[in-house]
Amino acid sequence: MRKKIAAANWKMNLTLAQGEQLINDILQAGIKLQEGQEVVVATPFPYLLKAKALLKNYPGFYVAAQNCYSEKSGAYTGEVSAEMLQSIGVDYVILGHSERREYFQESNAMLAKKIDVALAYGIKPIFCCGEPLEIRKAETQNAYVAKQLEESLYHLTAEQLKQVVIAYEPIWAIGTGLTASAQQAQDMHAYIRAQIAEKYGREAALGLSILYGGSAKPGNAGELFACPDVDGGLIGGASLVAADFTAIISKL
Ligand code: 3PY
Repeated sequence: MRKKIAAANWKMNLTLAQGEQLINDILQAGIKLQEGQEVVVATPFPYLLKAKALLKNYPGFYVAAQNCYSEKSGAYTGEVSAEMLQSIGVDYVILGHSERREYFQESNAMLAKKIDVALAYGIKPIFCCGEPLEIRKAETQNAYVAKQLEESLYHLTAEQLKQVVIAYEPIWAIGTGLTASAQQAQDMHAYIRAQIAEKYGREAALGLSILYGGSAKPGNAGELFACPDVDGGLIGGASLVAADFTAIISKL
């Protein structure tokens, strides 16, 4: 059975005190995760240690960084390495979010290196893929996403792929209030799974968790998560409100 995951992507929001309050509010909601369900909280770097400490006694709750650098260590002022994340107990790292691709010019090739370095230090990548609006309008989204998978993931062994989670995030649905319909999400998730099956075999594809991201909220999470190939969500704005995020978790 593959994991069902609700992952909060806080992006560059909240102070430490606000973040701490948010985590405490989520924990106080008393969510009972079922077997195979996980909650992941991707905080800004300075809050990771605190988040880890707050979530320590809650099975099924994990922390994620929102990025790491592609080199192991060295003279890269301002960057954070996978080894540093490992040293503070970080479980996951979001890689290739469309905001990183757009504002920080992260290419598929650079993301392949980031995935390698994360895996080398035992941190599970949440690899984001997804197409911009013009590609969706041209109906070439499948080829676009296939290229992202091929150039960033297909050098991995089947064993390494088991550590990876994919998040499909159509760029036109990020921060725009637009959401892919459940059918659009299902179609792409099924396509991604079929691509992985072709490359790595059916068993690997069936074991891979594929999350949907892009303006997911309590009102649409149920319908999205009910799709057979949607294994949870990577949640932006709605993850900053405890009541919304806990409602989304309850839809897993
Ligand atoms: C969104 O929901 O807008 C996201 O970008 C999640 O990563």
